[in-house]
This record gives sequence, structure tokens and C-alpha cells, in this order.
Amino acid sequence: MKEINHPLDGTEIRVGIVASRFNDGITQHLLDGALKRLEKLGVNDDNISLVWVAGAFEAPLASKVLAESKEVDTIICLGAVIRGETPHFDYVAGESASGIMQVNLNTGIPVIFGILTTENYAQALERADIKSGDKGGDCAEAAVEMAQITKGSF
Ligand code: INI
Repeated sequence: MKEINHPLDGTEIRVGIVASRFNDGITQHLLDGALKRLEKLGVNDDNISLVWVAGAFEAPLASKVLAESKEVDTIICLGAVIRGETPHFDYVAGESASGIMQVNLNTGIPVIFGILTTENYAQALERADIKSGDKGGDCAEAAVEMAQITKGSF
């Protein structure tokens, strides 16, 4: 048996990151965790492209542009939609998730859903902080793992 995408090896992988300014205190933790893990996995800093968007709602289109540029092998979307702060939580979170899935399947470039959807700010912080949930780090790992599949030879 040969394992196609393990061990994880980011040395040849180009990563796009889409980061949401809305709840940027949370996004910054996610970004710190993602960048730290990418470095650990061998991703070269010159192979990381970061774009900022207003909020999670804008993440799908930004991801599509990055994916179609052919300049990245995988994309990580980072942000937080917090239920307590908005009556349109379900619209923003739902459209963001389904838009990101569409980009995955329509472009064949893996787009990782690192948009937290939580009841309150404290929950988001717990999941994002590098010392507790480190969701950004997990997303970085998923991105490299998926890119190794889509770039893999079978
Ligand atoms: N965007 C978020 O990323 N998180 C939120 O919690 C949020 N709330 O609460 O509304 C949010 N709204 C902005 C949205 O993503 C768009 O940027 C905005 O509607 C402009 O299109």
C-alpha cells in the first residue's frame, strides 16, 4: 500500500489565505495559528499569499479569484460568524459555507473552511487561540493534506 498524502509535506505547496476583517481579533488568532503550522509543515513563506476581505460573506468570491489565478494549490478561509452579534447569522454563515464548498467543487482547488460559527465571542476565542483550540493550525494541516491529494500522482 502507498499512502498518497502522508506524511504531510508543505515544501512544494503554494497557499492562499483569505482572512475576514469582521471579528478581526478572532481572525488574527486563526491567522497566527495557521502561519505557525504552515511553517512547521515546511511551507515557504514566499509561497503564501494573504488577502483580506470585509467578512465571511466575501470569502467565497475571494477564494474563487485566488483558485482561478492558478497561483495557489490550496486556500484557507479564516473568520468568525458569531450568533449573538447578528440577526442574520444564519444567512452569513450559511452562504459563506455553501459558497466555499462551491469553489472547492467547481475549481478543484481545496478551500478549507476556517470560518468559526459560534454562539458568542468567548467560544470563538477559545477555538481560535493557538494555546487552546488552534483551529487555524488545524486548517493549515487540512490545506496541506488536501493539496497533496489534488497534486498527487496516483
Ligand atoms: N461577517 C463576519 O465575518 N462575521 C459576522 O459575525 C458578521 N456579522 O455578524 O454580521 C459578518 N457580517 C458581515 C458580512 O460578512 C459581510 O461582510 C457584509 O454583509 C457585507 O457584504
